[in-house]
Amino acid sequence: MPSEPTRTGLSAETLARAVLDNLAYLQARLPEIATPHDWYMALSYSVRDRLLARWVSTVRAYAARDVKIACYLSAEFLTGPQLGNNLVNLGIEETARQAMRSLGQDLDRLIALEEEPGLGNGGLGRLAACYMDSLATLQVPAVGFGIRYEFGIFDQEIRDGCQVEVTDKWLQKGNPWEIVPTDVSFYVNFGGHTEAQADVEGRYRVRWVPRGRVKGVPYDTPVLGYRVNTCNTLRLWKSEAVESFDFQGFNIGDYYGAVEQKVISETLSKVLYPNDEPEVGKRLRLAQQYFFVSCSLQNLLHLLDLKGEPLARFPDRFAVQLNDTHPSIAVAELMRLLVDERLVPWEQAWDITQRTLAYTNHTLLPEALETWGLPLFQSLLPRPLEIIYEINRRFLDEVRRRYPGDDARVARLSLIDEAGEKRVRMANLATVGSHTVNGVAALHSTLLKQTVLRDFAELWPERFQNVTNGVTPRRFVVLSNPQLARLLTGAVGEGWVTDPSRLKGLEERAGDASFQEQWRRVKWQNKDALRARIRERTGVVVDPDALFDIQVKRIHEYKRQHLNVLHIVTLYQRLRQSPKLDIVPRCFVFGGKAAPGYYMAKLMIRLINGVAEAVNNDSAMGGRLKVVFFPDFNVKNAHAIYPAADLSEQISTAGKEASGTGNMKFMLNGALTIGTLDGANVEIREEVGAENFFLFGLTAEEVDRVKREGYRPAAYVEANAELRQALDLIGSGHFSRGDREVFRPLVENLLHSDPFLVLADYAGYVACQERVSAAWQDPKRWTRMSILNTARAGKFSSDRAIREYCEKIWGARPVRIALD
Ligand code: F58
Repeated sequence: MPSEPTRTGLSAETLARAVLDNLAYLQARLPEIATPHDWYMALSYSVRDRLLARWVSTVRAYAARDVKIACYLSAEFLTGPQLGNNLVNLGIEETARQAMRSLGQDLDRLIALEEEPGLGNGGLGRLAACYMDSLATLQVPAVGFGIRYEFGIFDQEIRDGCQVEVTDKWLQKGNPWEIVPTDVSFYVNFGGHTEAQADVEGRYRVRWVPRGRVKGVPYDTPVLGYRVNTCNTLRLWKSEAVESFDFQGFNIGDYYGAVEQKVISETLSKVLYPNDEPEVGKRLRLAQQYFFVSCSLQNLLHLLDLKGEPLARFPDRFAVQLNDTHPSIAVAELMRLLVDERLVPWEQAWDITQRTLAYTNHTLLPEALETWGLPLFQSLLPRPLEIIYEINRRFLDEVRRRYPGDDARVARLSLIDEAGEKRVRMANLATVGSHTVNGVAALHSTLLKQTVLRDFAELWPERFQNVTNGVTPRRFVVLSNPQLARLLTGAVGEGWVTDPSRLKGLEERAGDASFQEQWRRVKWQNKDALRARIRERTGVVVDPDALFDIQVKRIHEYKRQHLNVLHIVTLYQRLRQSPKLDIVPRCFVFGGKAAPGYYMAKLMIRLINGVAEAVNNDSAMGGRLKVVFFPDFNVKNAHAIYPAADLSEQISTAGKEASGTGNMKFMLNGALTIGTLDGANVEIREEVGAENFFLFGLTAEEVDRVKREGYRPAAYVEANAELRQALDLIGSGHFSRGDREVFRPLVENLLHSDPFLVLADYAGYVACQERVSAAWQDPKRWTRMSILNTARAGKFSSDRAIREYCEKIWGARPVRIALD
């Protein structure tokens, strides 16, 4: 029998041969002296070879004329480790395990070595990665465009209970997944001034004379779909200095000036901003946004040229989705490229732009809406700013025609905020330049139309849509919870991986004693595995028989980790007062990073750790309460956490969490949710049934009303002795080794301001937790609810979300890829 080709064959023997080949010829190592990292690299290159075979066929198919490509523009892609996921999608996990075993290597150990690309802050970046997986799995032609940050989100360490940020060095040991096409690069202007003139035909033309130019070089990562040949591209731009500029400087003797220019250019893609709210006035951040947007749009125009199609076809070939406002400068940049560089008349360019772009909003928090001061904008992007003025002039003319005399409305809709220091409003720019605007959960989309984009919704109601977020069941079940995956496949067949509505088939087994037993065993083993990691990472010993009550997400006041803490302190107090009290043993796990400059969030981390120290070491607890802060919550750690959860904490102030996606990952893995009517929680509850969801708290409307009527947090303390005692205990220094000052700002903030209504929701939350405990005490009931959660999680697959984007927004269709 002729042997399989070494680079593409899928048998264990061939894969082992490929690994040895790559070990020798890419790592230059003999097996006897190869380190685990060498083996990881050799295996990854072998897997990449198998992706590339599919990638080449995919790229070729997309070059055909009539294909429409979905382009996801995002400043963040939080992909997580690649090796395991690629093995799952190729369908060769077991083969690879066998191949590596034959070489004396343990696959799981190699997978664990991979440094994840932390090129995102949280939900928004992770959503982009889930969508890339679904696009490929659904065989939709797609490309993701972003930035190849040299340093991603910082690694979090905990020292003396405090967060310490450590530089992320994901590229240090090389990245076997990326490919650099050396024949493609684009140039991006910055600074300088513009010159208007008439061209030979008397047309008004503007020339941008920049102060500097930066070169954008693409780094491509293949994104393979699940068990299909479609292999899409994640194209991340790295900035480089423009060589000719250096030489120019050198020639006129300004050597240091030239070097400085080089340093500035290369700084652009250096580091991801680690904030989960935009930081005001960061010039480099605006430069990053413009840089990757300009490179990406130039790239698309170039592709259109290669297809030999006219510019008018641009919207038929590309649907460009703006992931929040970070890429919204695309509105001005596409206009600039068309009008200035391709000489397209303004009206036609505007038509192309609007028909191409669509905008997803991810937040209602007014402080999180991006704006840029005019002086900064003007000095960095003089020509795009002129274009924004022109867009605004034409737009406001239209508004004035529609609403004569309504100056207040004109001021609210304007792309420029003129109150105080003048600023460009990026959400307004994105909305005006897009054919569709969507929110990320039903409630959020409704509130979006009533609040931040209200005037736009009145103007163009047809432009507004909802697409509820989703998460990929490949990474978040098949890869990270293989035992559950096996149980699900045994029960409903393997079709659930791409059609999770099949999980409904579990419903009939939800009460079945033997199925329940298997279900509990899987959960217990996942909890035991997390127990081991917790011990290794924190030294805390927890009991897998306890209720694992987990809150993992960015640390933020609106997400209310401190409400969770108040409940823990309440239980702690009760046990200290009555050590014999019969309570459900719980293990509380927290994880998440705080923005480095967000004082209150960092204090919340300290509080969690302070409470953990006191509770875990108090013999009166008898091990019944354990509190863990799991350091460095990232995609890799998430793989071990979601599968081990019994209870998912989704307790944001109603109206503040746009959607949440962690809530969906927990649900898929059989956790029950305790939550407010916020974001996608509303839909999770609808799907699973109110009787299988622990609901508490004020609604978004009630939150609004309480605030309007004058919220007085102290009133809630006066009315609730346990709440008062909990706050007193925190203030007394009990959780800060006697230091009464440490948590004072946090307690004072709750007592006197409490912008996120923690105290107003406290009593309801504690009462709801009692209902949780009661349910836990009946294992049959709990297990049934757990099974039903997984069974009814199908809606929250990112495949469903991507189908909706394709139908409602992009008009993109699957293209089947045959292997060449
Ligand atoms: C998140 N936003 C939302 N922003 O908070 C969450 O409700 C939603 O599920 C998720 O998007 C996906 O739609 C979010 O993660 C960021 O991290 C930005 C990073 C850059 C600065 C501004 C915030």
